[in-house]
Amino acid sequence: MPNYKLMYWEGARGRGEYVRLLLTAIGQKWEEVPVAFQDWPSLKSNTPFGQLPILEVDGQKLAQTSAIVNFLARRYGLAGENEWEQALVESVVAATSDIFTAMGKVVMSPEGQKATEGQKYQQEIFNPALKYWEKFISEHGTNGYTVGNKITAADIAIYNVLDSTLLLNLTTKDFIDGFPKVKEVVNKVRSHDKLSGYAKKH
Ligand SMILES: N[C@@H](CCC(=O)N[C@@H](CS)C(=O)NCC(=O)O)C(=O)O
Repeated sequence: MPNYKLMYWEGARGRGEYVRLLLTAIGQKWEEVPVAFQDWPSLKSNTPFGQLPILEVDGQKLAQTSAIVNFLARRYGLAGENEWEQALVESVVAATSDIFTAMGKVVMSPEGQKATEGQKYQQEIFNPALKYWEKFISEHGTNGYTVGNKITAADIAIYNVLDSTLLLNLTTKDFIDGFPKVKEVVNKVRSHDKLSGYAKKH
């Protein structure tokens, strides 16, 4: 069995949560390597690109969320059924990863600017993203999935953005009611046999 270690910020979900959700969905165990902010300066130069998350696979470090997610998805059959589906899944993973950059700006903004930054995130990034996803899912997915007719990393990626946005109080639970296709995807992830317990616990 491969040995997986996830290096990410202590107590944080964010981009690290993609990796946790995927490893949970495929039933693989992993070890958490939490990084405290104060320890980061001494660790940073020893990482591939000076950023987290990092997944250590049998002692080798892999950085960049999209690369980690796509690697695990390909390895365990969550990447799409053919080359084209694979590319579509990867496009969703990349698009959602960009959203985390925008979310990060809200989180890192000074206390006095958080509300304004939060509104900007909602209006310019998150709300438009839901419209794009709704259309994307209608075009590329069936039976409640984002791409093709079975669960892929794309479903998990969409779920992770929604979940993190909710957690930061940057949207409301019923907001996705206006996006029935997106809601179906979220329900698929929540009811997935391996993910349902995890989703409830967290
Ligand atoms: N493109 C990268 C972005 C990762 C990223 O921005 N990580 C942030 C935290 S979520 C980070 O490591 N910041 C610390 C730093 O840049 O020193 C990815 O998708 O993994």
